Amino acid sequence: MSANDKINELTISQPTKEMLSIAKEKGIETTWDRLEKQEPHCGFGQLGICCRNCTMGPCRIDPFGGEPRKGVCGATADTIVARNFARMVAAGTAAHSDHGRGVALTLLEGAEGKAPYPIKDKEKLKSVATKLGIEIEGKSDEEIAKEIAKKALEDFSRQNEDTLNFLKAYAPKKRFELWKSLGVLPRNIDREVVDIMHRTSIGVDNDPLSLIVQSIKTSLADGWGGSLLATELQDILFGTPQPVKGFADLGVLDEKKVNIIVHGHEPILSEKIVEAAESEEMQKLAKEVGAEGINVCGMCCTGNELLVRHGVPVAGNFLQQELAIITGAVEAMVVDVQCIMPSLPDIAKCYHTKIISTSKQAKFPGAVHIEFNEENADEIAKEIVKTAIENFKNRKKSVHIPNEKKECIVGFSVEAILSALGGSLDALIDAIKSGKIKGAVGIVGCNNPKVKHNYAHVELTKELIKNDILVVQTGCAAIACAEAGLLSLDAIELAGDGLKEVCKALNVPPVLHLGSCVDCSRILVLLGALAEALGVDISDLPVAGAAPEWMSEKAVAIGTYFVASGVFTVLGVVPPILGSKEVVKIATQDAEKLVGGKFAVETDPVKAAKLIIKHIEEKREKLGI
Ligand code: CUV
Ligand code: SF4
Repeated sequence: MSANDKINELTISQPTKEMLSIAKEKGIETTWDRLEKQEPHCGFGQLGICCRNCTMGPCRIDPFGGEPRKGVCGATADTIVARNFARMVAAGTAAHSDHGRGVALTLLEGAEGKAPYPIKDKEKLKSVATKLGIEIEGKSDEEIAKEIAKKALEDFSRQNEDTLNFLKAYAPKKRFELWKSLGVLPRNIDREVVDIMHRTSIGVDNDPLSLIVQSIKTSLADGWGGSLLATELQDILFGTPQPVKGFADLGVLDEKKVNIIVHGHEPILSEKIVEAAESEEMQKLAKEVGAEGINVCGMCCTGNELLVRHGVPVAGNFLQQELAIITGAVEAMVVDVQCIMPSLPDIAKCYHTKIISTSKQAKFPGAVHIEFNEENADEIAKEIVKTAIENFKNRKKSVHIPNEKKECIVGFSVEAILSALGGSLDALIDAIKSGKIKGAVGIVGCNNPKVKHNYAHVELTKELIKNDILVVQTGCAAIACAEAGLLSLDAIELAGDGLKEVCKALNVPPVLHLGSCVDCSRILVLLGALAEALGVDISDLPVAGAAPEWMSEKAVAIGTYFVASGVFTVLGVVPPILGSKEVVKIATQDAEKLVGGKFAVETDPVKAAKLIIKHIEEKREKLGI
């Protein structure tokens, strides 16, 4: 295979191909090269049957039923796989929810006047307060915000057997009762994560079902707790997304301007960077160094946060982060937490690009560390932007920015969807009942170099909209489809006749971008509202979830809370559970009897679409529509 043929196999994105061939030419190692060096991957790890939870091991189980059948402590493959799965859910929940905690603390500090975070969306403030049962009459916005923040923080600290304030306020009744009867209502977010770490340590919980039940409980603490409160409180602080035009792909970088990429997950920092870059002082400084201005672009989920709220251009998704640096046009890549490749400082060494780490929790050898804190947010953001501007003069001549970017319409919060529908879900429900829209599918999650970049996201999405299924998206999936032009009004033409008619009438794309990974909670809220409006449970709805190119532990937490919320969820990358027949059976069959949702694994996006369409048709039939 020639080098170009090989690159064509790695991605469907033209700008990505372009940058990959430059990387090749210059001998710069990327994630794809490193994947190759890792292959073949260890079979024990892939099947989930290796355990490192104590020093009597590490232990491995023979996948073919021979010896060893047990770890030194006596743990079986079923125990080991279930324990490993639970730990992935715990890690994913921890990541989303720790982010949520940060937002709650920022809301509190802002309301107390200790940090420069005023309340942007007063309407949302009031609606969240009302949902949580907080009296708003006669109280100032700051008082209300404080009470909301405290309710959120209580969800991290409650020591009794009661459940989360946010889950109680947002989950549909039928689901709530089901979870209650199953004993999976989370007590507090931190506690469920700790519970998993405890019970998966040597010699505690050895029953795969019990371990999966705790995984479900923990994932609910993520979806209806940590992630949901992150979304809601971020909307209060930074505004609830409304439809807005944006651009996506590496072509959003601008050769004539100071390019700053904000990468990671938390808008608490990136919102301030955008503000600082827009200030007269910084604009002036940029002109002084000979740039035409400052171009702040996003990447991954912090990119999604800025894109859906302000239309800030997004330079790419997970697998494009290294390539952005290779354009030679990035003065600074500012990172906070999550999904930031440790390789970035190494690649940046070949260019003038400064990797600026900002979080106490995430330091990168080789990066410049400018630590962020909420109290001094404005000053620190300015310092970061200034550092980028000053670096403009160090840019080398050999800049190569691919000239492709795609227009997209994004920002479909639940509030925005409702207002596009004229204030209630009726129009959507009518369209579903009449069959113009057959159902809805949430496509979410990462990129993974084991999957052709963006291919599975885009193919699955195209298949579904062609079959009159509305698609809602978050995360890197949404960026993939933005780059493929599927988040534009032009994409309406790719939809089946029924969906086409509805999208045209509402003037919305057939694929709706809801936001970042924590905004998967918006999908839950939407599903809950649909179920209540129809008087059924979420598990009765003609809907499904998919993570076609997932890689992160966070995606395992998301997939699990989708399933636990009653949603059929298709994974495009095989999770490390095949070493246990028992766990596979629970995840792909028994879960349905318990919670109404289950997992399926299908690596081919066209076949995945078929599975989903069949599922949706079955659900429609059961509903009698
Ligand atoms: Ni949080 S978790 S690669 S950036 S979606 Fe993107 Fe989204 Fe996965 Fe990470
Ligand atoms: Fe081996 Fe058991 Fe220790 Fe795991 S917990 S490493 S299976 S002895």
